[in-house]
Amino acid sequence: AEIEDILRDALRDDGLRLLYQPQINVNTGKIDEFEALLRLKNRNLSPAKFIEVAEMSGLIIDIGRWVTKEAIRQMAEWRDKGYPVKPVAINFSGKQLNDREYISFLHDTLQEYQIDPRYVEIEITESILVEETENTLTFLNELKAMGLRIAMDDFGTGYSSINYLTFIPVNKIKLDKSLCEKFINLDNSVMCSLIGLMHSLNLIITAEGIEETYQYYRLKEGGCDLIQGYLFSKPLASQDIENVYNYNF
Ligand code: G
Ligand code: G
Ligand code: MN
Ligand code: NA
Repeated sequence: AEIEDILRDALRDDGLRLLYQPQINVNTGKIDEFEALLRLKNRNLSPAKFIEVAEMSGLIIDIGRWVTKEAIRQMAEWRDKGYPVKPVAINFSGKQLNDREYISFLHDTLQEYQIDPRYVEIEITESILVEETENTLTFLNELKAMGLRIAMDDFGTGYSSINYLTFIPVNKIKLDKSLCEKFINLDNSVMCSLIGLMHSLNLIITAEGIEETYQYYRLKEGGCDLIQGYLFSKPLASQDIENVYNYNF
């Protein structure tokens, strides 16, 4: 079937699910937060591919709302089972910036599950943030005013200027895998300087796609705050997260 039909069916028939990938605090070895990653339940379709189709077909609006609600519902489930609440990051597509009712939907969902907005983080790619329009800034400022956190995803894959970091309301930068690999092979003063600059703008730094122990040590020396990657954990089903929730890596 066409991917668009598969997605439409999945939305209707409970065919979507979220995996969660831990972000480990380099100083404590504990999980500080999670990133939610969308999957189709019964199919092995690449998320990058079906997200693209979702964006082109407009289905991303309903899918984005499903992701938001499911992540918040899961946070409440973990809390009700006695796990301490930890932030969950949700990936947000540029198209969703046109969902005028999203903010009120989010507000109602947080109310329904009694989750504090500061535990929800919205990840938006560097390239979308940099195409910043009046609309984008208004949307982000509304999220910020509600108390949500905002992360700039895939940093280092586009053309971001440090300038943007001074006025786009972001709390966190996610260094893309490719940028981390480049920096790890340079003199560590480069990474220390970049991260130092970001820290002076009050940004938290997550390094993504970390698979090797030596990369972890280099990033720790460079002042990075959080590490996300297969070295610690692949994206896991919610039941498997319960086995590592309070783990010390
Ligand atoms: O899970 P994986 O790393 O394969 O994801 C591939 C791409 O799909 C990444 O760019 C990721 O940000 C994106 N992605 C995963 N889940 C979601 C989601 O719920 N919404 C959006 N918009 N993108 C997602
Ligand atoms: O674009 P975004 O950063 O949201 O996408 C994250 C993607 O990276 C997810 O699809 C996730 O499955 C993938 N990922 C997470 N950790 C690793 C890793 O250590 N190595 C690789 N190759 N991919 C990873
Ligand atoms: Mn992401
Ligand atoms: Na990324």
